[in-house]
Amino acid sequence: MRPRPWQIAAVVVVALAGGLAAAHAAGGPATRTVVVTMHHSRFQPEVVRVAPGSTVRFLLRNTDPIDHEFILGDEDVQRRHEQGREREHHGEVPGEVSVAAGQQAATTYTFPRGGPASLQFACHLPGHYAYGMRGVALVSAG
Ligand SMILES: [Cu+2]
Repeated sequence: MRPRPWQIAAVVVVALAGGLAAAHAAGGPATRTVVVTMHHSRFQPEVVRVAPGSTVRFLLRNTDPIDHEFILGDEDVQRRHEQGREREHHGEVPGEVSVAAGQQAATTYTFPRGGPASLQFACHLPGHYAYGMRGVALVSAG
């Protein structure tokens, strides 16, 4: 079942408020926001550089007239989503969020120190990954 636009807006508002509250509660460095645009079934930019140990809020802007999703993770995560039937992501898992046509949504992800040097982000709606709707988060200091 597709969520209604107001439901998506509510999720975004909750996600934003939650992110701010978490940043203040932790007292750590401010969460950096990276804007990624979904345009013509591609991510812009396709390469994002992030620091190990940093928390990044990805703000996804879908400018297309069709739904997309943003799934951040390693190869196993990408394979599971490409083969699986999960088609809706509304903040249950960090780094995974559905973005309805013409809407925006956000997801926050912490890149662990000592973790993988890169992670992929991709859209697994039917045909999108094969079309090239994928990008890379390079995890490196400096
Ligand atoms: Cu897509």
